[in-house]
Amino acid sequence: MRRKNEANTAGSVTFQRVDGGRRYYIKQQEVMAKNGDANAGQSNVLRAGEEEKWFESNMALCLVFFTVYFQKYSQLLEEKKAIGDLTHKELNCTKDNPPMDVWSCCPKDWKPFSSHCYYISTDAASGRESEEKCSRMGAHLMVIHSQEEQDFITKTLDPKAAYFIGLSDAGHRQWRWVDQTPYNESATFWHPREPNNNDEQCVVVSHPYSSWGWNDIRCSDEQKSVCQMKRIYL
Ligand SMILES: [Ca+2]
Repeated sequence: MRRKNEANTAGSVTFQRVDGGRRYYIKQQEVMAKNGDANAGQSNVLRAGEEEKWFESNMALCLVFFTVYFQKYSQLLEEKKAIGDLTHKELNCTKDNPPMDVWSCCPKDWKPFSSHCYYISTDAASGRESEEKCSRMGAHLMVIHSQEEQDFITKTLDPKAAYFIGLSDAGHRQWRWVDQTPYNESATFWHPREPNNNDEQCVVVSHPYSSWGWNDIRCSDEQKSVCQMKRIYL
């Protein structure tokens, strides 16, 4: 039977039922139907409870869905950013070991040497900004552990300029490489009488005399820089 906006009173609770019983405002089990229709009243109570449970379970499902969706979306954004860092550049690849079906790549405009790629930044910036620029490209300022590494890169640099490298003073002349590799005193290439100033906590490679070497300078000085990243293997 279709009953529209019929108000019933049972005990102290008034409820309303709307056409086909789709709208219920009943929450108390003790509510009874009018005119001896006890089962109808109980039925409405149960259906109201069921709707409430249905609503709660669906809300829980929605919450789980949106939580999972948000996590996946965040993960996708991270992956897209990581891939974007690579795919926004053209890669130059070689097969170093033909039996191994692996391509060894460096981004376009980066120079390959050993297991790394190097990028010469000709824009002058402070030491911190230079490191941040490298970091945005998935790299860090150049780390030099051998004469071969230094010779490889310096032969392409402008001898009239200076270039930040990834060496800095953490305080009290404690030199640290940006990639956390150990600072080996026996593999350093300081110019004569350098490092010479406790206030100079960043390092450039420069060619003021007859050869390339390192000089500590103030980190706020603006110089060119060299970035380094590991080769990409595909
Ligand atoms: Ca100096």
